[in-house]
This record gives sequence, C-alpha cells and structure tokens, in this order.
Amino acid sequence: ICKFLHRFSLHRPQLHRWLISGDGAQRWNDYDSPEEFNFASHVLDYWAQMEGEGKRGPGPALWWVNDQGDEIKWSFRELRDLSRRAANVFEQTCGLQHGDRLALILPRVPEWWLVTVGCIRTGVIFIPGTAQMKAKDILYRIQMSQAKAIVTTDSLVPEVESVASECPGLKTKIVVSDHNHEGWLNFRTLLRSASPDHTCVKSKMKDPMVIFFTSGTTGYPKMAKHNQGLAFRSSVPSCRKFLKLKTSDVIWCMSDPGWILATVGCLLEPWTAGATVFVHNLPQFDPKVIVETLFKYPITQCLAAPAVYRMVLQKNISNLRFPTLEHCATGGESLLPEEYEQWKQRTGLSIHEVYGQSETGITCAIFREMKVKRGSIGKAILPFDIQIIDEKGNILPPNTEGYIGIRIKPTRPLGLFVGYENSPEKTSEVECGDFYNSGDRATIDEDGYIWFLGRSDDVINASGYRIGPTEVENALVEHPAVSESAVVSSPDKDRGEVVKAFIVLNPEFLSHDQEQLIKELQEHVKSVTAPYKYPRKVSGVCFRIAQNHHRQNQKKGTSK
Ligand code: BCO
Repeated sequence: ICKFLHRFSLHRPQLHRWLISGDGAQRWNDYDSPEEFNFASHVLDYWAQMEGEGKRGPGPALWWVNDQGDEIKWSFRELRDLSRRAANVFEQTCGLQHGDRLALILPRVPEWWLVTVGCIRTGVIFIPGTAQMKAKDILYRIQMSQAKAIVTTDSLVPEVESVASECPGLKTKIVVSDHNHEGWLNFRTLLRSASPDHTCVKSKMKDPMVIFFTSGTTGYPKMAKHNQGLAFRSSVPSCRKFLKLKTSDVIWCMSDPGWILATVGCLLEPWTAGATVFVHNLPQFDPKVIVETLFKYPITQCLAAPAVYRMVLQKNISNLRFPTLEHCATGGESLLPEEYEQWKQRTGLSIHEVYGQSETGITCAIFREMKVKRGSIGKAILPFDIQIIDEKGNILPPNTEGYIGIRIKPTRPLGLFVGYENSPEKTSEVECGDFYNSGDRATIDEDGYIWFLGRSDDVINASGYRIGPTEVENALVEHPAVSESAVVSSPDKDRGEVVKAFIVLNPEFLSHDQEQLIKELQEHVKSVTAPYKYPRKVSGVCFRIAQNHHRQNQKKGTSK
C-alpha cells in the first residue's frame, strides 16, 4: 500500500494535514514533481471525503446566481457526483478517450465546472473559449485543435452549424440547454441519466490538460498547451500563500470562462483550498450589479481585471464599504497607482496585483501579506524563477529594463505551458537562452519586486483582453467599404488601452456619412468576430487621406 501511495505521491494523512492547514506543513514542496497527478481525484474527491466526514465547514463548493434570482449551490460531494456523471457522458455516450480534445465555449453556467472537471476525470483535453466568439473564431479553433467534440450554449448553435461541414473531425456536438437542437446531444438530459460512478483516469503530470488560444502580433491565435502541472501548481506552498484561501472563503473571480484567469481563479485555486467559488452569470457587465452583489453575498475575496475596479469607482457610488470583503486581487492589465489609492480610500482594502499570461498562469503577485508597492506586479511565485533578461537571455541587473523571463533550463517549472501546439518554431521563438521570454517589458528592483512596463510587440491589451491587430484588420477588410486597414493600440481612461483602426476606404464609400459608416464598421466587426475586439476608435484621418488619394488619382485619371 505504501508503494502504491508513494507512486501517486499521495499519503492521505500528510495530504490532509497540508490541505487543511494550507500553511506549508505539506506533502509537496515548491519544487516537487510527482509523476502522477489529477486535480479531480487528488483535490476534489479529497474535499468531498472531508465534507462527508464532517471535516469541512458548511460552505458550498460552487455558489452560482444569475440576474433572475436563480441560485445553485453544490457541495463538494454533489460536485464529485455530477462531474463523474459528466465524465461518463463524455466516455460512454460520446466515446471520447484520454487525449481527445473538446472545445468548451460556454458563458458562466454551472455546467462549465462540470465539463472542465469531467474532462479532467477522463483525460480529455478541454479548450476554453469565450462565448463572445463568432462562427469564424469557432471554426479556426476547431480546425486548429482538431477537437472531436464541442460543448456550447443555445445562442452559439447556429454559429457552429454554419461551419460544422468544414470540421470533419468534429464528431460530437453537445448543447447545454433546456431545449433540444437537431443533431445535438443535450448535456442536461444526458447528465440526469448518467451514472455517478466513475473511475478517474490516472493521469501523468506530463499529460496535457488544457489548451488556451492566445493572440500574437501577427496571424491568428496560437495554442498554448498546459499539462496537469497547471493544476498541481495551485497545490504548492508558494501558490497557496498568494491568496491564502481557507475553506471558509467565498471567492468571486469575474473573468470570462474563456480565459486562463478563470481556469485558475474560478476552478484550480479555490478548490485546491476547499473554498467556495462564487459566480454571477451577468449577461452584461454592470458596475452597479458588481457593487450590489458584494453587499448581498458573503464574498470574502474578489479577483477581477483593473477595468472592473476602475468602472466601479467611476460610478461614484456613495458606499463601497463591503461587509465581508477582505481581499481584492487584480490581473490582466495594469492597475494605476491612483486607482489603487482611490479603491483603498473608498473600500478600506488594498488591491493586490497578479501577473500572468495564457502561457504561464499566474506568474508573480503581491502576496496576501506582502507589503504593497503601488504599481508593482509583485514577486515571482515559486517554483518560477523570474529574471529580467535581454533578447539573448542574459540576466540584467536591478532597475534595468528588459523582458520578463521565466527560467526553463535546466528544469522547466510545472505550471508553465508545454509549448505552442503544432508550432515548434513559435515555441522556440519564445525560448531565449535559459529562459521563456514573455515578450513583456519590465524592471526588477533590489527587493525582487517586478515593475511591468508594457508589451514589446503590437498586441493590444484592452481591459484585460489581449487582441492581435491582425485579427481586427482581417475582420475589417471583410467589409465592402474597407480597402485597407491598420489597427493599433490607443490609450483610454476606462480600459487602459482600446483598439483603434485606421481605414482606407474604397472609393464608392468616400461620400458616405463618416459617423454612420464608423458605427457600421464597428457593428460589422462585432458580427464577424468576438465583439470585445471591435475598434472603439476609428480614425477619420485615413478617410481624408483616401479622399485626397482619390481626388489626386481622379486628376491623374488613374482612379479605379
Ligand atoms: O462596450 P460596448 O457595449 O460597445 O460593447 C461590448 C458589448 O456590449 C459587446 N457585446 C458583447 N457580446 C455581444 C456584444 N455585441 C454583439 N453581440 C454580442 N453577443 O461587445 C463589447 C464587449 O466588450 P467587453 O467585454 O470589454 O465589454 P464590457 O461589458 O464593457 O466589459 C468590461 C469588462 C472589464 C468586464 C471586460 O472588458 C472584461 O471582462 N475584461 C477582463 C478580461 C479578462 O478577464 N482578462 C484576463 C485574461 S487572462 C490573463 O490575462 C492572464 C492572467 C493570469
């Protein structure tokens, strides 16, 4: 038995002691790398058992609400049984096997948690995407990832149907809905009839678990592949220290389920600590609802993009002293020092910055009990060794600008992506000497605090969304008015940066009303790609340049 437990790096009394205390009296240390790990069996089933033995408090594992007053609370035992049913749906009904891929495009519905954990139980690799995606975005993701199955929501069924014929490898379409759609399996119906008994796959640490699509400067998004190490990383003492979650905590991470921040902040981090995940399925972001929710529910921690805190502050709501909130964290873009100050003044709470990417998960942070240096993204979370490097991978001295690098040699740390799927050349482009080069510019001070300065490329970070300019340019040129377009980042007081487009019009559109045409172009982008990418600013300059060109060409008699 001892050999067996050792093989799984799981010795129950020790694991118990560590998980309950969360204080570092742990089975694993920051540099451990057990051969096998599975988040569902090692973490969730453990908490279900603790709950059954009366060794965990009464808080639910998942507490979900929506704007219509609906509420769902699942204990860890319910979650275990439901996610086992989901695993059976994937294995038995859909015939999915360990290593198969499943595209997961859902809004914040409770089933998102069942699908993710169901996949982990079966070894199916899940590929999250935002429900803002349109047909073309979905087509690209299914084709690139060779997904055999998709799980999505009612509103995206027509989008998927419109491209399904171009995805011969897509064998199973599953909808999370109270209605049936022809040619689609209904997840809710299948779940009800599935068995709650399932044997979790014995996954190796090296087995892929999840793939995130991430935007770059050129071309379409790349696939950042993570193995089980992303989940294991939440279990190491340094990671536990950054939020210091306890079983009695209720954490609200507001990220869209399509981003790595949600996988880490709404799934791995809280449930590793046995805490409650709180979810509000807001159909539309509204700062007033954020405030009302923080007053109404016993939320103790929240994790949201700086834009969320900023937009709440801008509403000038008189009382922001939330009764139960103890800790605020933020990531995805930069928080300005004055926003930090205002939040502190109005709520009495500091905002702790975290930094990461789809490739890296949460990389560094202002830990819970660490001194906040306003404007700094904090210190490296072990086992990541972060250094500021030059383009050859040489370590730079403190207070010198360079790239944020994560050491990958001699040992690649668990939690860092494995590589860009199907793209060894793109993977080697970001390997720089002994380091992974994040492409983000920063400095490090004598105390080890990192100071983020910006991207070194053209990727636009609009309110926490990373947007590749090419993705927007490609969407714009599909409109008949657009001859050429160039998309750049533009500073914005609400969103940090926004997408700004410069347009060269086709001659027959030169006489159109500019304001109306801008609106039409914005709506067009929203309709052909995920709406968060639309250009909030469209410059008139190039309309005039185009007009001048047109006039000059007309004079020369060369206009087309
Ligand atoms: O502002 P508009 O109204 O003009 O347009 C908005 C939406 O109304 C619109 N839209 C959404 N769904 C649509 C639609 N239009 C047509 N059809 C639909 N189906 O599109 C625009 C979407 O922009 P948005 O999402 O920025 O909207 P909003 O509501 O202002 O949200 C504000 C934020 C702050 C809540 C939002 O920007 C946000 O969630 N930002 C955070 C992103 C994030 O979580 N990033 C983390 C990435 S992971 C990472 O960085 C690694 C860290 C470890």
